[in-house]
Amino acid sequence: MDLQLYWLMTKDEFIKFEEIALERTFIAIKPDGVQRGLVGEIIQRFERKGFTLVSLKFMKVSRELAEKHYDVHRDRPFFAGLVEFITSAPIVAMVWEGDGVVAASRKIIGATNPLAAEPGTIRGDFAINIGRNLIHGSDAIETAQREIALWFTEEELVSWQPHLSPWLHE
Ligand code: DAT
Ligand code: MG
Repeated sequence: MDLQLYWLMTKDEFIKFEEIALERTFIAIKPDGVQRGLVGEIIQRFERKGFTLVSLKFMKVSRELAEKHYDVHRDRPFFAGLVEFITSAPIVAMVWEGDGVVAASRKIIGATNPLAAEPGTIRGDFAINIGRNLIHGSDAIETAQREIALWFTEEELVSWQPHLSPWLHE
């Protein structure tokens, strides 16, 4: 958190801020999401839920970054195609913050295979193919920490306190 904000907060506010700002996740809108004009729709779902945007960038992904990001899938038959796809056109990389944001984001996103994803989820509403499933979300807190560090520098992560907080938390 930046120093200016720190000094402006009362002790109780700071404790509350720390309590609710613990968890972060890495979300990426893949090339298909960008090409299909779904950037606004997807971001809106995280905003409306009540999560806090911590960072966002629009970028072409290098092969090196794509391979590091999907390193756990290196030996899977779809790895080459996945890296090819993710590097083929721009993506939107984001960090979102909030209580339980990692698991909740996976629910907002839906199952990996869009045909199995529930209606109401992003993949359930907008996709039909596993190789064009629109969006990535970290699958666990440790994964999120690794992915955030891979995609963003410390300076790019913006700590701030939304004025909405008291209306979202008891
Ligand atoms: P998720 O993106 O839901 O975390 P994952 O980590 O298992 O899913 O796989 C990463 C991505 O790889 C996934 O979003 C789409 C692609 N993928 C996974 N399984 C696949 C398969 N059987 N065929 C083609 N692409 C696949
Ligand atoms: Mg995954």
